[in-house]
Amino acid sequence: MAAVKLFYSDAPGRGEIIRLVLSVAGVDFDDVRYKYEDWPKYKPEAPFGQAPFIEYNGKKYGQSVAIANFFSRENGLYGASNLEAFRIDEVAGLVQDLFTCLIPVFIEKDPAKKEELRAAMVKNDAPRFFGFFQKFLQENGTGYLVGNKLSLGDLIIYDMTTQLLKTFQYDAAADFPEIKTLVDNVEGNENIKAYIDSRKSVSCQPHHRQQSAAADSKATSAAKPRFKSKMAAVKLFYFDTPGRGELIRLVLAEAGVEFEDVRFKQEDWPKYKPEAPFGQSPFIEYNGKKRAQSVAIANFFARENGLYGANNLEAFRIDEVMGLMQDFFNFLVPVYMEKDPAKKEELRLAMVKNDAPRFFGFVLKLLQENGTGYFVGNKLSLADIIVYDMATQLRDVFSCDVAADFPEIKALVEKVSSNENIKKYIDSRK
Ligand SMILES: N[C@@H](CCC(=O)N[C@@H](CS)C(=O)NCC(=O)O)C(=O)O
Repeated sequence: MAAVKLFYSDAPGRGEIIRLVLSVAGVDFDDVRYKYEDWPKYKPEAPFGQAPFIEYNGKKYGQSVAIANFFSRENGLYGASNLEAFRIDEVAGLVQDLFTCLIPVFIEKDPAKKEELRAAMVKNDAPRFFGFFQKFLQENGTGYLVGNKLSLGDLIIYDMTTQLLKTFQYDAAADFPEIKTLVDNVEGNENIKAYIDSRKSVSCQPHHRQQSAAADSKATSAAKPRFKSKMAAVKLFYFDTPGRGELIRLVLAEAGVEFEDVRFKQEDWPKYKPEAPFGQSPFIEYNGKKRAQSVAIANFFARENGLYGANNLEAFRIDEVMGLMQDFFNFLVPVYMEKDPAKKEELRLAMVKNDAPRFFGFVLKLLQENGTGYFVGNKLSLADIIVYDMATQLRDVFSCDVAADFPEIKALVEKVSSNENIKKYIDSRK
C-alpha cells in the first residue's frame, strides 16, 4: 500500500472513522490535522471542497464513507460476504442519519438553546439509533457486528459511541450492554490501542503513523462482484414517488431482478411504518427478512449483479459519486418539504443556482476524468445510475435541467435511459 495522507481538522468528526480504519489495518498514513481557522488554506486542495479528503498514490479523493469503504475492502474489514457488507452499509447509513441529527446541536451558538437541543437528542435520537445497533449485535451474537471478527461496522459504532460520549455526554455503553462489549473489543485491538495512545500526543502538526506487519498490500479484488447468484424475490416498499426509492428500482431493473414494487401514498405510510426496520422507507423484504437504508440496499444489489466496478479503485469512485449525490439529496429535502409556495420557489431557485451546479460540476469532472462516457471502466455501474436518477428527478420534480448545462451529463442520461432493461422499467412505470 502506498503512503496515504489524510486531511481533516484536529477533531474526530467525519475524519475519525478513516483514522480508525487505517490504524486497524496498519496502513502507514500522515494524519494531517489543521485548526478550524486554517481550513481556507486546505479547501482549494479538497476535490469536492470538503474535508476529510485524502491523497493516495498522488491523487486526491473525497467523501468520508467512500474512503473508509475503500480501505476496509482493501484490508479485509468489509465482511466476508455480500450479506455481511450489506449489514455494514446499513450501519453506515444509520450513522449518516444520526450525524444529520447531531449537526444542529453542534452548530448552535446560544448555550441554553444548545443544551435544550442536546438533551432532546440524548433522550430521543441517540437511544433510537443505538437500539438498532444493539439489535444487530444481539442478532449476530459474537460481540462483533458481522462474523466473529472486527469490521468497519464495529469501528463505525465505536466511533459514534466515543464521539457522543465526548461531545454530547451521551453514554451508549452504559445503557446498552452489547455496545459496551463492542467498545471493549475494539479497544482491545492492538493497533487501535497504539492509535489511541498516539492520538493523546497529537498536536495540530501532521504526525506520522507507523506501519505494522498487517500493512502488506492486498490484492484489490474485494469489490469484484463476488456472489453472482440467482436472486430470491425482492419486495421493495416506498412512496409512490422517485425520492430515495428510485435508485433501488433502477438498480433492480437494470440487473433484471424480479421485484414487487410496493408503492404507497403519503397518507398510507403509518400502515407501513411499523414494518420498516428503522421506521423509514425505502425498505425491502428479501429472503423473508426486512432490510433498510437506501444506499446499503442499492450497494448490495449492485455488488450482487456486477454494477459496483471491476476493482476496489472503481468501487471507491462509485462510492464517491454515491456520497456526493447523497449530500446533494439532503439539499433537495427542504425544498421538497416546504409547504408555502413562495418560500418553496425561493428555496428551489437557490438550489438551482447554487447546489445543483456545484454537485453536478463535481461529478462531471469525475466523468470527464474517466473519459468513456461512464464513471468507471467502459460499462454501466451504480454511479451512472445514481447520477441519471438525480438528474431526472431534478428535471421532473424541480424543473432543473442539469443535462442542458453539461453535455456529458446529457449524454449519460441518454445512455442510461436507452439501456434496454431501464427502458423497459421506465415504460412500465408510465
Ligand atoms: N438514510 C435513509 C433515509 C431514509 C429517509 O429519510 N426516508 C424518508 C423518505 S425519503 C422517510 O421514511 N420518511 C418518513 C418517516 O421518517 O416517517 C435512507 O437512505 O434510506
